[in-house]
Amino acid sequence: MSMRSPTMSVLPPVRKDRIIPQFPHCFREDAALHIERDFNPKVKAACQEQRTGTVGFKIAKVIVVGDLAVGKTCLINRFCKDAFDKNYKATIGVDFEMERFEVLGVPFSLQLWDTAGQERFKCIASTYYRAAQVVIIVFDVTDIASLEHSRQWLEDALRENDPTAVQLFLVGTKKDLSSPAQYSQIERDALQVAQEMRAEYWTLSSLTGENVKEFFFRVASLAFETNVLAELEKSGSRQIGNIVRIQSNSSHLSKKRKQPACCQ
Ligand SMILES: Nc1nc2c(ncn2[C@@H]2O[C@H](COP(=O)(O)OP(=O)(O)O)[C@@H](O)[C@H]2O)c(=O)[nH]1
Ligand SMILES: [Mg+2]
Repeated sequence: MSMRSPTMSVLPPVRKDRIIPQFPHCFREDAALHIERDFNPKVKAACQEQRTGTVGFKIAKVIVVGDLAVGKTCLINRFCKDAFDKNYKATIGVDFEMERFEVLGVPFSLQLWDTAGQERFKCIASTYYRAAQVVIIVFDVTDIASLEHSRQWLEDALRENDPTAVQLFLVGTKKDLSSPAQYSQIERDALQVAQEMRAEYWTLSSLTGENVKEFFFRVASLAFETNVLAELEKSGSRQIGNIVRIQSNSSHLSKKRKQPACCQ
């Protein structure tokens, strides 16, 4: 029996520039969530065989935090609207953008949360942080204080989340404003912070667009990979999706079902 997701028929196709056919590489290997050059082979196989379970219908919540004026809103707008410094929203409270991707042929969405400036008063509602899969901590590469504050932002974000389940990124913005000498100085500190936090480090410019798309492709791919692996683990040897494999020894199959992936 072959059934397609009902959502696929009502949603327009994913934009061409949101299709991720290959694994996006990290920015720096010394501060990366992992340094593999390709998707996890289990993930690739699962996508090829359409065994990704519910991942194709899932939305990963991504929150963006950091000091006021470091460039969080500009970063989101550069990626989502391909525009710089246009005032897209004058809303009060929290807001998010939905970005639909297609990773290895599977639909996958990011919900990118932006604040409406509450960081000025350090009074971000806990609902903003809650259930985030990805935390992006933003600092301004021309402002060392904003880097120093990144630890506090991390602490706040992790208070509402399972620290072991969150994927962390530390992102230096406004690269266009710093000279190579200035930049290399702050990068040294930023790499150290990233390593301590176990965050993946990136630097970019929302003004020029440098590294913005690469960065979000990386976020989407790592979030996707993690979700597929979790789905595969959850299902164990039970087949997910529509493909059922015939196993010669069914008692063996039922015994295997409860074992975590590490025992197989
Ligand atoms: N030169 C430059 N300016 C930027 C960049 N990103 C943001 N800005 C400026 O920094 C200011 C604050 O940006 P905004 O996105 O509102 O910061 P937020 O408070 O963190 O959301 C604005 O005046 C932007 O024009 C960038 O990449 N390069
Ligand atoms: Mg903002």
